[in-house]
Amino acid sequence: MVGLQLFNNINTGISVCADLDLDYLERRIGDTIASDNADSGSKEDETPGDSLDRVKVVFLGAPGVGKSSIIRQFVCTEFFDSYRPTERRETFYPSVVLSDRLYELKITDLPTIPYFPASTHLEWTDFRYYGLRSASAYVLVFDLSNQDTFQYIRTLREQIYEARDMRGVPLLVVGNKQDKLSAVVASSTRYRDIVNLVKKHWRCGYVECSARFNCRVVQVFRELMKSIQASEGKQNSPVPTPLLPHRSNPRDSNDKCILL
Ligand SMILES: Nc1nc2c(ncn2[C@@H]2O[C@H](COP(=O)(O)OP(=O)(O)O)[C@@H](O)[C@H]2O)c(=O)[nH]1
Ligand SMILES: [Mg+2]
Repeated sequence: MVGLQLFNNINTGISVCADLDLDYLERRIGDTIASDNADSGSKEDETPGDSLDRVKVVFLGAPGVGKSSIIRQFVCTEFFDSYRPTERRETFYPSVVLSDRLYELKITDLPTIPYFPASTHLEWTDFRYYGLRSASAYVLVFDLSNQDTFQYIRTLREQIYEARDMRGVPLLVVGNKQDKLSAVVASSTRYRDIVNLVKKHWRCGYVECSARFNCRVVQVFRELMKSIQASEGKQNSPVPTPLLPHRSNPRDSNDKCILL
C-alpha cells in the first residue's frame, strides 16, 4: 500500500497570494535556477520565457507507476527500462493539434509529493508545489500491475477536489503498464471496481496504456485534449493558440508539434 499523508492540519490561506501568476513566478525561478546551474543541462534550464497561454498539465501518481515514461515516450519517443526516480521537477513543452486547433502544453513531471497542497501558502513555501493548484488539467497515473498504486491517486484526487475549484479542470486517469496486466487480474473484481469507480462515479476520462511499448500513449493525450476542448469556455480553461507558436527558446529540445 502506498502511503499518502492527509493535510487536515495544514494552515489555510494567505489570500494575498491567490491572484498572483504562479506560472510566471515559476518561470522566473526557473530562470534563476538556470543561471545558477548553467552547466546542468536540465529541462528546467530550458524554460522558455515567452508569454503564450499554455495548457498546464500536471502528472501525478505513486512512485514507479510510469509518469515520466509516459511523458518521455510522448514528447521524445524514448523509454528507459531502468528506473530513474524523478529527483527534480521537469517541464516539457510540446505543441499538439486536435481538431485543427493548436495547443501549447506545459507538462510538469515531479518527484513524488506526499500530498496535494491544501493552501496557496503551502504552494508558495515549498518549491515542490509551485503551480500545482493552478494547473489546467491533471493526469493521475497508476500501475495496472500493482493496483495498490490506485489508492494513491484515489486519495490525491480527494485532496485536489478539497483544495481547489475543479470546475472546468479536466482530470484524466491513466492505467499504465498494460503490458503487465495479466488475464487473471483483468478479470478480477478489484480491477472491475477500479474501472467502474473511475468511469461511472468519478465520471472522468480513463485510458490504459503501455509506455514501454508506446501503446495508446497518444490516446492519453488525445483524451486529455478532448476534455480540455470540452471544458473551453468554462472557468480556468486555457485559450488555444490560433497561429503557429512563436518559439522563444531555440534550445528547447521538445520543439515539435504532435497531431492527435
Ligand atoms: N513493463 C512496463 N514497465 C514500465 C512501463 N512504464 C514504465 N515502466 C517502468 O517502470 C519504472 C518506473 O517508471 P517511471 O516512468 O520512472 O515512473 P515514475 O516514478 O512514475 O515517473 C521504470 O523502470 C520503467 O522502465 C510500462 O508501460 N510497462
Ligand atoms: Mg518520474
